[in-house]
Amino acid sequence: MNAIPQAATLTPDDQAPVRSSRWTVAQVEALYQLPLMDLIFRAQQVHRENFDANEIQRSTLLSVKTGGCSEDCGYCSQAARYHTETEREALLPLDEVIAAAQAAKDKGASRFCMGAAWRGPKDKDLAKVSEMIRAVKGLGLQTCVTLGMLKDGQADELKEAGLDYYNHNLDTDASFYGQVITTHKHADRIDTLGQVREAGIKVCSGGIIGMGESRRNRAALIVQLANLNPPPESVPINNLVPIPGTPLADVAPIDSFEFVRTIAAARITMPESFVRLSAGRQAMAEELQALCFLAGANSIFYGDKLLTTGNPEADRDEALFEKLGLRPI
Ligand code: SAM
Ligand code: DTB
Ligand code: SF4
Repeated sequence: MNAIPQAATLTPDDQAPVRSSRWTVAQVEALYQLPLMDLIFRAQQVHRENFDANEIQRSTLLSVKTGGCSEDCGYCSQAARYHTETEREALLPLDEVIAAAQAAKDKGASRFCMGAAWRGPKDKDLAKVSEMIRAVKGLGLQTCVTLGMLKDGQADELKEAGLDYYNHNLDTDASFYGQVITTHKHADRIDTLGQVREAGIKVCSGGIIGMGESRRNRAALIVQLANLNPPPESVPINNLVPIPGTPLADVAPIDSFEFVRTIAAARITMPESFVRLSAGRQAMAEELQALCFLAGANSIFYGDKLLTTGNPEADRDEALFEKLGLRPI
């Protein structure tokens, strides 16, 4: 079995100790190759060293600006260039956002995440999103937005508005990225994550599994996330939701155990991060979801819609949590 790096290093800036184990693709591939029972056991051990294994965090999503996006992400229903069922809509009015956030809070969500189908926000849009953040924060919810790539100064404006998390996924391995997206680069995503960190906002970054990538690509994505210094506080692992009309509409679904292995690899390499079992849950049996929780997932998207596609209804999730003895935090 490969040795797992455990070194705690000092950051050059403030000399504060930061856990920054450097992982290699070979090490993460070796994790993937473990017998499933050994891999899950190891992930569960890491999980229990860092979290209460019966607690789960819940974030509710709202698409505040849907469709019409300039980018060509091959999985996305919101790219203007693909003929999907998603129609272009204007930015939602503030009162609608507040009502949705209040409803999410009443249902028990702890974080409210607002998504916009932009390459990146224009300054006038950012001012409106900042108002939304202030209002949602005022309801006592943690705030998260996902708005695409940020320009200089925009992350500071979001921080000023009270933003807790910025979601910006690496999505896939740098070497596979160009097969899925050509209108921006993996390096652009890393750059935005740097701006978010620098502004003092927590990072939410993960990826999509099941886009036709190899196991090596999956291991490399996990390494690219885990080696961010520090790693993202929140790591969404999405299973591709195939969208008719997009280039990835007909990709063969990934084997469920390979998805579970990916969750376990994320848990082991990012021990202190919340790993979110994200898109794709609607197509998963309860038993598979439970296996993902056992492999170290401790967060979900909660509420009957993701951005444009469905998610299990809140009441069904409540019932599942009850059966599994999971406590929401
Ligand atoms: N436009 C912004 C961006 O790209 O960062 C924010 C919204 S974008 C829809 C947020 C994330 O949703 C993507 O990075 C991707 O990981 C995920 N996503 C989008 N469509 C998906 C799909 N069909 N299946 C799984 N995940 C998806
Ligand atoms: C993330 O990693 N997954 C969420 C959130 N961050 C923004 C989005 C999933 C979108 C699934 C497809 C859709 O509903 O359009
Ligand atoms: Fe646009 Fe984001 Fe969809 Fe890419 S993932 S097409 S950037 S909304």
